[in-house]
Amino acid sequence: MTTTIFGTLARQAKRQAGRLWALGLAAGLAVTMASVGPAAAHGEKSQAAFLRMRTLNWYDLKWSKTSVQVNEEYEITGKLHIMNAWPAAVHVPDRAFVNVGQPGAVANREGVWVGGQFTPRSMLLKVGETYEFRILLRARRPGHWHTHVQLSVETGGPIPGPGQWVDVKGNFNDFTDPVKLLNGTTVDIETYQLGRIYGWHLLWYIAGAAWVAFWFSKRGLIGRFVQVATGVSEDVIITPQERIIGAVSLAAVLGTVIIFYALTSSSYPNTIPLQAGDFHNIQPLAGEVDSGPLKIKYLGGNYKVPGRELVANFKITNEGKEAVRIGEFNTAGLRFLNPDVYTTKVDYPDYLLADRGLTLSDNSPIQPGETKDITVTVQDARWDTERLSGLAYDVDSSFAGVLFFFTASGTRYPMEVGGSVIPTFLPV
Ligand SMILES: [Cu+2]
Repeated sequence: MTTTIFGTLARQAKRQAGRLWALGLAAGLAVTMASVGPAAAHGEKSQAAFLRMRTLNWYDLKWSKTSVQVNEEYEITGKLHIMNAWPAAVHVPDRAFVNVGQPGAVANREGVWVGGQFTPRSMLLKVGETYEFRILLRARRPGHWHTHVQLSVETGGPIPGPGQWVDVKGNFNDFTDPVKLLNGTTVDIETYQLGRIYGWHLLWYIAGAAWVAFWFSKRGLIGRFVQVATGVSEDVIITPQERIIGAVSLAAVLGTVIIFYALTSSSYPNTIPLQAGDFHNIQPLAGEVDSGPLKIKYLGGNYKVPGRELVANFKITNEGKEAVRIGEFNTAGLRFLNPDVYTTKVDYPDYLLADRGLTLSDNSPIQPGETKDITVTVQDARWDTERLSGLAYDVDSSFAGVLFFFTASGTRYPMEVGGSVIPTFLPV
């Protein structure tokens, strides 16, 4: 039975039907792939709501410019709080790096500083701490680009933060990327030795294509497979002449690599390897999240799915010397403001700013020494457009975020809050 099937297959292969079929499949795949357009969104909304709320809290974000010329530098600065509520589903960021999330290489990342330290590599960030960061970019490709801050966490992947639209104007061909080398010369790494790179790639493409073409012309892969399966003698499958061609090819490839490697390293004797290793000494900010003179107890809450509304009850004690008011709730990059506290317009990406999204059961300030029960209501359509309403369907129905308290003199106390919420599905 088996022999009959393989016998038939062998005859098919002989008639080159298999080869034609494989060629057709490859051509079909290539055509399908060519018609796939570029993705417009960055997919941050597809990440689970609890994950976006409970991993990172970005605040005081500032994009220095939203319209730049090719080669112009701009920067993103802000603070990054690693949430105490970090979920068990994601590995803690003991190896992470701060990055930008953009549609391709539309800007050059000139440098990243975290805690005032230049951090071109991965670093250890501690849960519960807040870090100051600065990302310096140089505009590269003209267009209208959504530019996100992002933290890439080992095993967890990239966790994008808020994004801002940045317009890059000018001519792509004018882009340069000058880098000063240790020997004092400056090279433009956008074009540096590009001819050589193309040349080497071309050489190996030709060698690879010739290798594949040679073996395909000799009965092809399926034909050989069938010969092996039906037990044809090895000498027939690979002839002595083919063995010689294989050996010569191997020697030619190895010889080319060895000779040109030796030539290159003798013409550039002073090189340093690519730098690796992690930073473990990043300084967190003092006096940021959770350093305020406040005691906050979460008393439970619920999430109304039809109303896109989060209701959280807190018992808050003011242990400070000044009266405080709740001015903002920040979670997953969204800012819900109390319009009684934020009376002037806030500069922040509109799709993430609910400037009237926060209401309190009692809007009067909490006096020094006073303990108050306050119900915080966070309600805005952005809950839904940013898909935080998925909270109701998460395996761990817990919210988290940072509440910002303000004193009359302008002092700000960011405090992390969070806990489980009970979803309400009916319009009540
Ligand atoms: Cu985006």
